[in-house]
Amino acid sequence: MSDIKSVLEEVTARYQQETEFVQAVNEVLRSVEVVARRDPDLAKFGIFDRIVEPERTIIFSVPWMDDEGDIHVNRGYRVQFNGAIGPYKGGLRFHPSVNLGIVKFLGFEQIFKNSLTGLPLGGGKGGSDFNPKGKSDTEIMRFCQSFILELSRYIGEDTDIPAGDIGVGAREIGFMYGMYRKIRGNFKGVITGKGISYNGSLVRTEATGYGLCYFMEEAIQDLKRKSFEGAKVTISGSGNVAIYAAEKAKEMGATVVAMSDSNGVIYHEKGIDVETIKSIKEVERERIKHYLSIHKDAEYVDGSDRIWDLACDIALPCATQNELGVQSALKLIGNGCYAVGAGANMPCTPEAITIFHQEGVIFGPGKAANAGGVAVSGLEMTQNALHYPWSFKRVDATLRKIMSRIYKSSKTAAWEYSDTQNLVDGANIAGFLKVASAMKAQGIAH
Ligand code: NDP
Ligand code: 2IT
Repeated sequence: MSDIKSVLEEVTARYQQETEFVQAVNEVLRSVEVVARRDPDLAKFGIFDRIVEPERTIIFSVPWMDDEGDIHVNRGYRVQFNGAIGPYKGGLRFHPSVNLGIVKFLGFEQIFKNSLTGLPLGGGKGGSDFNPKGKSDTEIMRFCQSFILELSRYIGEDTDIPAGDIGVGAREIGFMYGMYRKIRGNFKGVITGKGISYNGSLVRTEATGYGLCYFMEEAIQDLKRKSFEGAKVTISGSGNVAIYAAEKAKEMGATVVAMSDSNGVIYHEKGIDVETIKSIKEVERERIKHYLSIHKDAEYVDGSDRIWDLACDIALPCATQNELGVQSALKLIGNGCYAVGAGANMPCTPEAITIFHQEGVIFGPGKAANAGGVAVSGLEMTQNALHYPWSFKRVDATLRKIMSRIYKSSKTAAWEYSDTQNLVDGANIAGFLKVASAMKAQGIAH
């Protein structure tokens, strides 16, 4: 039964190694301080103490054999963070940087993001410190099978429903789903992001990137009377989120001049050819530098953060957490950027976000702007439960409606609670209110 200040002190002291988690908790709890002042019951019911503690954390070993017959052991995680409004839902990340603090930060963000979608989805996240780069398909398959063999004990279509994230795309989901189906002996929609031939949803592949553009277009039109039409856009990353953000931005009339990967940045003044990026990243699994061998008039620079040195109207960070700091924010603003939309989870440092707000740059926070992915995952669950697939048009229209609702509820909450257009506070508050109300109604359960 503590107030926000003491919960923040406790989290900061107790989890000081988990820097990303502490950063995410700080942002959300500071935003909802105003809610706590208006409703003293929240502290009385221990909502703040309880919401920062995962309901369940599962850590397990993932042994697998490489093509040479050597054995490796990675660590697997699933954090079932908060199930007050629905079964745990969130992606799996396979990247060497994955540790408990990163999975907890992602799971914590997911609570509020999922709440914002308006769908009955609790928050969770998982992954492994496995590095998929340079591995053969058979190695990836053996790893995925070992991972899901253990995780299958803890998930289920009404319990916990994983999906993709960094390093987990269509190939990995397929391998995990196949083994899960074999273990369980039934055909349930326990993982989302499945292929269309085996009960996946149309638009799920595109959903996060498309949703990001729908959200930002509405924010830009509403707050600046501008649009993607005719805008110059830079997008960091070249994975699932970045590719489909680029595709939609282009469709909306923008020119996407730069994209990146963890090694460097490509700049193509006349506009990046998204089909080339798809083939390099989704089929060849090559580095983005390879783009130059196809488009001789493009340029390449080493260093992923160099993308923020480039002039643009709209910047969409779609790679990873804390990829955009103060220096990059200042560069962007100096070059005329007026809107930043987070396709990645927590891509901007708190200091960079403060600068955006001070300078009147529209900032769409990840838990609102990138919620399209999990929203369509929720629609995949609906279609699986109905045993009836929807058309591309229907899913896309529903996604668009959900993104619009998220924008409006974030803007309204910012206005009602802090008299500002601060979408970070707005999204945190709007997401928090539903979860807190469910926790209050359910008594001291978790
Ligand atoms: P992918 O694995 O498809 O792509 C990730 C991209 O980001 C790659 O270009 C990768 O470059 C780059 N990247 C990853 N880690 C780093 C790093 N440490 N430094 C620099 N670049 C990096 O992942 P997604 O597109 O799915 O995810 C991107 C972001 O979007 C993540 O923050 C994820 O949590 C978030 N997100 C994803 C959703 C989804 O539905 N997939 C939904 C909502 C948010 P390289 O190939 O060189 O590693
Ligand atoms: O961060 C995210 O929202 C995701 N990686 C997607 C989660 C999901 O369950 O679709």
